[in-house]
Amino acid sequence: MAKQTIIVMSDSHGDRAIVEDIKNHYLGKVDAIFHNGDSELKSDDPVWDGIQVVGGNMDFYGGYPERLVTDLNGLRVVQAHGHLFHINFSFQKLDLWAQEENADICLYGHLHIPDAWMEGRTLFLNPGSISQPRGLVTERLYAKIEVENDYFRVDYYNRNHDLYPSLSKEFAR
Ligand SMILES: [Mn+2]
Repeated sequence: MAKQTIIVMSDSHGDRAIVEDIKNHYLGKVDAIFHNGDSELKSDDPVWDGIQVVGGNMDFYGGYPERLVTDLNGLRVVQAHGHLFHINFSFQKLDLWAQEENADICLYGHLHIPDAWMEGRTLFLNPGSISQPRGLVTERLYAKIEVENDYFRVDYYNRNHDLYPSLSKEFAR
């Protein structure tokens, strides 16, 4: 399989302009763009054309799927905001779902904290919040994943599309 690149953002909380900016920056240049919920935008907003998006606990407009499975030429990407899997308590339920779906990548949000790790054969990734970061990393971030046959490379970027280098990681697969 040729190298694939995906962009992941989450928890924009009403900030439509940054969703549109990230989309315009990458659409047509990457294999897929994901938003992991809590956009607080309407589900029929045209900004979603070209973005795979799920609903979060603050998406009161409704109309979003709770979870999505996207197949990118055999790369299986599963995606959920995370609140319905109770990730504040444990990742056990989200991990079980990712296993059931035979996921290569599991994307989530909700915690507003950037994180990436391997569990079994699956890369789990939270892009952090592009608008309201929590925790030790105070930069507003999104993530890029480059997928090769034998590794995942994860990089985080700020709202100016500048690399946030201390969070870059590679994982063997
Ligand atoms: Mn949120």
